[in-house]
Amino acid sequence: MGPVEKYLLDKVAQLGCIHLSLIDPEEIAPTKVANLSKSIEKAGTTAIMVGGSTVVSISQLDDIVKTIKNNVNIPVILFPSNLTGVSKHADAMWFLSLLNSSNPYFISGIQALAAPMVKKIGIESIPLGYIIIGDGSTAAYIGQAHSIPYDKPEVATCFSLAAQYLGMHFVYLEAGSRSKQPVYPNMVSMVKKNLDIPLIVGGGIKTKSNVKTIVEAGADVIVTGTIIEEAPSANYLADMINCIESVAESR
Ligand code: 1GP
Repeated sequence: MGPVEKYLLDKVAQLGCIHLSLIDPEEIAPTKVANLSKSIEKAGTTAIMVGGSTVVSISQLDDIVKTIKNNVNIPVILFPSNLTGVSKHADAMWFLSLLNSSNPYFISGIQALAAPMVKKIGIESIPLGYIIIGDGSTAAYIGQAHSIPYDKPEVATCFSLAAQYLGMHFVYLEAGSRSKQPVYPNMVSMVKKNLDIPLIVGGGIKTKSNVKTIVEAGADVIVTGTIIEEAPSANYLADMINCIESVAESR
């Protein structure tokens, strides 16, 4: 296990549930990255993920990762959706397979093409089973997901267990960025009850009320992207992270 994975697991053990921030290099103005990174670190996020469904420029990705690294002490973890999502400047990357894609390219094709580059740059890779819930998100469309309906927790549980038995270290239930609704709590709780590896939940999480129900249901990691850039107030993210930690403590 590499140092970033160990850091994440130690934080989950310490706090019960952690928050990760997602910065999409295609959505953020490069001039805003430095200040945003500092403010989300100050708010208490555990690490910063960088990625999006439509990363087109590797040099822009490199610049954004370098800017984040120059401004924070927490790890930067790549969250690639394609070959364009790899940068040697990050601390680690989620080596993810979109398990419920209908196209093998997203299950093992990209991974095979990316593997020699991952070896060459020597970046820590953390194996992740990535599972898309619900239709309509960019992630579902681009990844050609055979999406699991929100009200089918038993299907999400089958895929999550498959990830575990395939040797992946984390499972990510993804409703998609800006989705109208996050993954339902009953899906989170059924998956969590059956799984022995940490469970990440993201997509459409915008309020403390969203966070409360998902953490109560057993999530180990909460990812938010949109809200960190569009927070209605300065303390919004810090309040949300405090909520994650206090709900996790009372579980
Ligand atoms: C997308 O789950 C993440 O991969 C973040 O989604 O932008 O809706 O927070 P949001």
